[in-house]
Amino acid sequence: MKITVLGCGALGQVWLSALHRQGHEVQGWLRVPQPFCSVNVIDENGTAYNHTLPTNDPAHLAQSELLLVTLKAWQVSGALIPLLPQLHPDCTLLLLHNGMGAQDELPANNLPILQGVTTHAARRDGRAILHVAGGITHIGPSSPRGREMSHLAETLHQALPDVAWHDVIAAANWKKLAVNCVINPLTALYGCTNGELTAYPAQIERLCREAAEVMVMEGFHTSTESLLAYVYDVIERTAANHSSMLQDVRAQRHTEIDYITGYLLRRARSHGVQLPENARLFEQIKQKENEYERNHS
Ligand code: KPL
Repeated sequence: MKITVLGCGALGQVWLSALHRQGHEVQGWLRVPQPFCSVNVIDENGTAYNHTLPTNDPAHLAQSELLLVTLKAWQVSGALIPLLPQLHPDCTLLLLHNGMGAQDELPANNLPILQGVTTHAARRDGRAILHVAGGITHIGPSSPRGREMSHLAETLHQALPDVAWHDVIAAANWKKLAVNCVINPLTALYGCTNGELTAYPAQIERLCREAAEVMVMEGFHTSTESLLAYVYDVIERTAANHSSMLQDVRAQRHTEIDYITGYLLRRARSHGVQLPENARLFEQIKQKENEYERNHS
């Protein structure tokens, strides 16, 4: 299959490497074009894979059957909108990012679009990408033509297992959103690992209660208790992790808060509901972000 991967960060490189090893014709797409990208991934068993892959070839993009987008949520529309006119009308978009709402920023189109959430964990270590934990990538349709693309789950599963197809992906997206609304801003605020969040049970309970309230209004079957159990399960499984938001704040990068807690607050507002605990946390992260962004400008 001809594939372009937009966003060659840690997760993008894990996918590029896995798809290339599976025999797919892959290229990376970089914001600052370079003639090639060097992909250096070390898997969970310590095996290193080095490939030099082509990048930013417009002909390859125009023939791609799949455009896998592994950018941060806030980068998606800015990077994707200029590429849309260059895509084949049947090219499937697969959006893999934390948070929700990036797709709403795209112009109306008739492309097959899939959304996904993943529990794979990868991070940069010098010039290498460490694929620190395998996981499951849940994908499903997010546009009418996306429903016809369930066969892609098998193709992707062959390259980087596990991949699970969901006819309704929104439920998985919302569960992941709730996890990110708790773990990401709290770890960024307290400067701690995911595991150290067990020191804040009352705040976690209030955040889950508010998220559950909105999810029920959005039509999902959930409860504070089931969200809490899921959040604590992720905290335990990723105890040693530094969340992506903590890493962004430490590196003084723009965070995904607008697409995580910000999205939850927007949905709550549309139902006429206030979420004081999430709103406070949102403001605290925005304040941190504004401070360093102001200093940079
Ligand atoms: O998705 C994550 C992130 O860091 O962005 C979690 C699940 C919280 C793992 O660290």
